Amino acid sequence: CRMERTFIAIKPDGVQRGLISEIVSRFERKGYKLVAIKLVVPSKQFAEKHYHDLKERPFFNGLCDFLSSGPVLAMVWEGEGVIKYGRKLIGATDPSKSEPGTIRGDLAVVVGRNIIHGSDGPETAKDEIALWFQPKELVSYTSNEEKWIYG
Ligand code: DAT
Ligand code: MG
Repeated sequence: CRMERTFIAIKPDGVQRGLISEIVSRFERKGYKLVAIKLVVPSKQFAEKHYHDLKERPFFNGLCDFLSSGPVLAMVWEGEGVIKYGRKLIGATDPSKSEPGTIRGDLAVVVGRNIIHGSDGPETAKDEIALWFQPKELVSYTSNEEKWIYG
């Protein structure tokens, strides 16, 4: 069983553009389970922590200013293979190269406003969930659909 959790966030552009329900519904309809969700405005310092891997990149400062510029919808989604397949649902980093049918391919145009974040592997998923959520904010429950999704 590859049951795992990933950190997904709708960035300020996605929130401001009214894309919350559109994006949440794609994860929900796929069959993944929502285990945590909150709307937050991260500080610049918090954004720098979230994107610490990119601190040497020329766009780092602008990226952190942007992430902290407005509400972010932070979520944790659970399911078999959700880390890797969640990235597939999201699409390539640069929306001009994302496939149609993906979130970025369908809903975004430029890399600096690509509307959504998703953890890129098991280690980052663990770190990002711990950065954005306290353990008690992760809700454990049984979904009635599980037996129909996993058999
Ligand atoms: P992803 O969000 O697909 O994991 P990433 O981790 O490489 O991509 O970069 C994080 C964010 O930084 C990305 O969603 C948008 C921004 N970014 C990446 N490359 C960029 C670039 N060349 N110019 C401007 N912003 C960029
Ligand atoms: Mg990344």
